[in-house]
Amino acid sequence: MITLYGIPGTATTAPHMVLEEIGAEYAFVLVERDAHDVPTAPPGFLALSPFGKVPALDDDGLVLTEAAAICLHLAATHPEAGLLAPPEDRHARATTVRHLMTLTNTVQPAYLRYFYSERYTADPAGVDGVRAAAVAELVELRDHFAAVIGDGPFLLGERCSVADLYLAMLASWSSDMEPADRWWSDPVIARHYDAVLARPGCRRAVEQEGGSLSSGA
Ligand SMILES: N[C@@H](CCC(=O)N[C@@H](CS)C(=O)NCC(=O)O)C(=O)O
Repeated sequence: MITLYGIPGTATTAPHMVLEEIGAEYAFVLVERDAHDVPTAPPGFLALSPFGKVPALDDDGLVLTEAAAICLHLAATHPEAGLLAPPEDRHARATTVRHLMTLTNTVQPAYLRYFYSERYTADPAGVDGVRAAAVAELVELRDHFAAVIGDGPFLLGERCSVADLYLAMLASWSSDMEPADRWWSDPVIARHYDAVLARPGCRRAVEQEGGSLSSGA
């Protein structure tokens, strides 16, 4: 039995897309939090996710946090879904992992500085500066990923991988930034999102979360 604990529109979305793509039977348990972001439900959630972050996965007693780790675990244990190339396809597999790592350890932290700017400075007057620097970094990273995709439509060309699902999730997080800073303002990234959302499993997951089904491009 697989259970995904999460909150729609957060780092939960990529694992949710992977679960739908691999055709797993799973339960989605909504995590509730108070005004200070402390989880209040389900009971015992902090035992699964010690820092109280979403998502968390329970795969038959194997408990995982970290959205990218959950995505890799699900993709690796369901090779038939084709979201992670087999080990013998060294280039595709290693490049998928490389992009996924950049997304989770460089792009995602920049988003955290954007969304939670006040956590990154002890000086209340510095909050706007933290946010502005995060946006500048996110724009550079958007340009990097647009260059990697090129004609695409995916990071590895014709082949869609778990890193594409992760990229689509992160691209959707910029929708309340200034129009020129949004990831979908780049036509390559917009086309990439629409290509990911054209996959029925990804679409179902985003639909269930009430997210955007199209970049609007
Ligand atoms: N590195 C973690 C980050 C998870 C994370 O920061 N999740 C956010 C939602 S996107 C969260 O739970 N935030 C609540 C908080 O930081 O208080 C992952 O990728 O799973």
